[in-house]
Amino acid sequence: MKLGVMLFLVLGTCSLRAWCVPLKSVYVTFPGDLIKNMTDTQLADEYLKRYGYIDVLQKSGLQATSKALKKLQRQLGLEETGSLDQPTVDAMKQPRCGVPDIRNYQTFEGDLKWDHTDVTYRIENYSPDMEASLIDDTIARAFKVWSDVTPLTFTRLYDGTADIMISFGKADHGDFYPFDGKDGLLAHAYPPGEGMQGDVHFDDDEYWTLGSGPGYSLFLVAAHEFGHALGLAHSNINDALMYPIYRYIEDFSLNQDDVDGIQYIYGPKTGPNPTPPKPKTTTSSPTVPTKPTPVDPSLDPCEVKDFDAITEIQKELHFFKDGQYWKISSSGKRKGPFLVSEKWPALPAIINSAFEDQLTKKIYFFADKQFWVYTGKDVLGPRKIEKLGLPSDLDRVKGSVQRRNGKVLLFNGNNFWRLDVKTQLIDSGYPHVTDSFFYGMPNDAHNVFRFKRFFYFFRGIYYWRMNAKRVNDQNGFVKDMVKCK
Ligand code: NFH
Ligand code: CA
Ligand code: CA
Ligand code: ZN
Ligand code: ZN
Repeated sequence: MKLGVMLFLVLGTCSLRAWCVPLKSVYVTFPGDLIKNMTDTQLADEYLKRYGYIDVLQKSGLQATSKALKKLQRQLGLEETGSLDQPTVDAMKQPRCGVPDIRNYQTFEGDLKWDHTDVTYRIENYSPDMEASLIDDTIARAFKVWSDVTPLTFTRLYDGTADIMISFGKADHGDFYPFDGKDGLLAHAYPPGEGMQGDVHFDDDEYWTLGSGPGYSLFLVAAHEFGHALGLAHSNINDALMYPIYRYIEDFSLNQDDVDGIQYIYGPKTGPNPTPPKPKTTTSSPTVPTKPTPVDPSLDPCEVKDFDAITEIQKELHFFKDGQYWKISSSGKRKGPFLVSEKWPALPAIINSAFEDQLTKKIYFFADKQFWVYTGKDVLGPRKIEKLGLPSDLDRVKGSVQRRNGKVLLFNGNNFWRLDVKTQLIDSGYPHVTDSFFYGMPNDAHNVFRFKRFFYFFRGIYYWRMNAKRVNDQNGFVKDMVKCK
């Protein structure tokens, strides 16, 4: 039977069905010195088999090899000569990962998938590189990547055995696939099934982080591994999450190929409201204070005397006023107005301040004595700003400026506080007096934000700009920032 043969093949090429582990680790360790001991022909043969270009069960004659080589060359974007030329040999010596390129999710259909949609996971230990709560959050976000496009749900267990057991380990870490120290292999995952199947291991000789580097993004690697743990193989599409080589992407979203793959296995998101998923309000607040304001195209941003809030979100400067907002793209084009209620339905029409946390990409909004935290379409809030450790008589947060290391400065008039985004608490020793630190800046700014390494203080129709050395290097009109020539 077809399925039986395929299963045999899978087992044959990947004993224990682990992903991304050398097929025959005795012969080849990628990237490794052992490669140097092989002849190019040996290497080619091994490589073609290993990455699925040659069926290992068949006797691969010369013709088959040539055909396979052409396939590989096309895959790698090389000239399709069908012979083992130097560029091909060089390409094969590049570090790669153990899951075949050509075989894709369809190969494992009906076999390696979870037979229930309520998949559980458990985080068994933590890496010292990131705070535990940040790791929890990152893992949850990486699962959300997949639950957003499938009927799957992911529930965290705190003890016992979960479907997907997640752990960090170095070198020999309890399976037959030791990690290789810093760099090289970053993590591996077993496809769905009993016991060790479905489990995900991260190499803790890597430096785990969320930014662009140094280190590797735990979010991106986890999302990739979870793809395997759900039954997806590698994709040969460069921009796909399931591409076998790590690449840092700033604004991540699934490639259509990833979506096609996972939906081939589990189908699309179901329920009364398929896509986009409904925003969840995760606190007990009974009211969502949204007055749907119709977009008033006659509202000219160039005439606005005082914006409610100004902040950078996904590299675009956003100007908020009365339930609407405009965006200035990096090329300097103005777009809008858009409705706040459409993009962030939980928010009131008038907000006082907002910032995007650079690490988690969560967006914090402040309005009067409350705040909301958006992660994509999910919202947490409203919560009282008091909960952050701000004084209970503080009427609002007028400005917010992201600093490094997960710290954010929150402004109100002559005072500012430093918020630790990870602990969600104000650091001790605050408030400080604004112009003692931001010398020469207005003390009663209505908007304070950071954009392209500069601090901006807005008051009325003017702005003050301060550079990274805290020198006031430019002043101007707000309308220039809104691109009103
Ligand atoms: C990986 N994998 O470690 C890499 N690739 O890019 N190092 C893969 C994970 C990335 C697990 O499921 C392993 O597929 C390595 C090598 C894509 C998140 C290409 C060197 C093997 C920086
Ligand atoms: Ca398991
Ligand atoms: Ca490694
Ligand atoms: Zn392992
Ligand atoms: Zn992989």
